[in-house]
Amino acid sequence: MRIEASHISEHNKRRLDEHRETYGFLRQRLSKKGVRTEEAVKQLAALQIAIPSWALGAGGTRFGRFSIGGEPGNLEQKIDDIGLLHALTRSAGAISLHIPWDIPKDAQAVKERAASLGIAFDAVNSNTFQDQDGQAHSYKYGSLCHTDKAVREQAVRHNLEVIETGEALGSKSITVWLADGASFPGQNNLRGALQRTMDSLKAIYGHLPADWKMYIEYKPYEPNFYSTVIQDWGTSYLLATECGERAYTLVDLGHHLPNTNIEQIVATLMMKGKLGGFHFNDSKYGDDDLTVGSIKPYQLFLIFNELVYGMNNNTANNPTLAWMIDASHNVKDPLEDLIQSLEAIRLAYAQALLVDNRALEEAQAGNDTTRAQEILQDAFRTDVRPLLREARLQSGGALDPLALYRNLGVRRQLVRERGEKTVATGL
Ligand SMILES: [Mn+2]
Repeated sequence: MRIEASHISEHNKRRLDEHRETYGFLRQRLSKKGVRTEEAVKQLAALQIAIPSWALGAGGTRFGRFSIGGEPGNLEQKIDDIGLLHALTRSAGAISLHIPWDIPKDAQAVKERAASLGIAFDAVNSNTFQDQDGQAHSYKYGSLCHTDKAVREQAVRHNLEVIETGEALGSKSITVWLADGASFPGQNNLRGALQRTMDSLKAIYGHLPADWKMYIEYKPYEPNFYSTVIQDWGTSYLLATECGERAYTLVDLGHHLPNTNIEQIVATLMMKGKLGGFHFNDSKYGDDDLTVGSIKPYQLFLIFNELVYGMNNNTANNPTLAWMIDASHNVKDPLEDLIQSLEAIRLAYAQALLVDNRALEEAQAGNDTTRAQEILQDAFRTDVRPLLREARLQSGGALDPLALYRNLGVRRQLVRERGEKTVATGL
């Protein structure tokens, strides 16, 4: 199924008067505050978020998996689904592939299919947290950190193959996330495991094409529960620094212990020019992989506030960040969930763009804490949805993507085309 331009224009026509009214009112209010609304709309329209190839089906839990129906059964259908998201929202213009779940049989054909839908290939993700059929060595006790050199070499080789696949598609970065760690004290020599991981990462980095970046993701626990080799941003930063200037830390919002100040991590990494990418999701307790902005929208805003500040004060040459939604869908239709997540990310970005930084700096310099809080919350409490709608309108998307998705009966159509009991590859 494809969404035609006529679907979008008919939908927008019906909502245009109401949009013009709310957008006009907000623009007027913002201009009194000195905000350049048109500029903000342009920035919003430019923010493109990669969709990972594993986020288009039902993810399942440790206890069960419930099919949603019409899930994509191969890479081509996953690209088509992202095409639907992008047509509706104009903010999902990239796909992030997981290897070996999504090895393209014909890279050129896959590339052309994606291009026809306006989708580029973002970071490729390696997988050494599962054993694959026919694999010589098991990752049960780790991959890049393994005590056996043969296992480490196999894991390094896999990462190089992932880079090769990415090159054929036009990707420019690889994300490494490791499940390596220990579930019991004494299981690993902690220092030895870190040293071996560092050596393995350096081996991968040594083969990185000149125009590529490597992102190193961290996570404090799960699937191992006593220690994770790359447990936090500091460890990731250390490894990235040791590897070289094209290695960066990647922050996944769900990969922190409860109440960690993630915005401060963003500020620190951007100060050093070492923040490479971002995985968006939301959580109540751990790595819950819930819809972005569904639990802690204020935290998301505060994080974006630091990102915007970092991009506007980019003294350490932080690269353009790679943005991706990294969530799992067990209750809602994955495409509806992703539309909500895309909206939440742009909302937080829009709110952050409204922060009066000059006034905030004055308040901070004068230690006026009350005023500083008021300035942040004034931006957070502004209903910026008309700005998002305007950004979509200008770039050919739908004023209300979720409503159009439902009105067109997209999921019903996908179930008709693909069947009720489909399972997305890799899930
Ligand atoms: Mn992640």
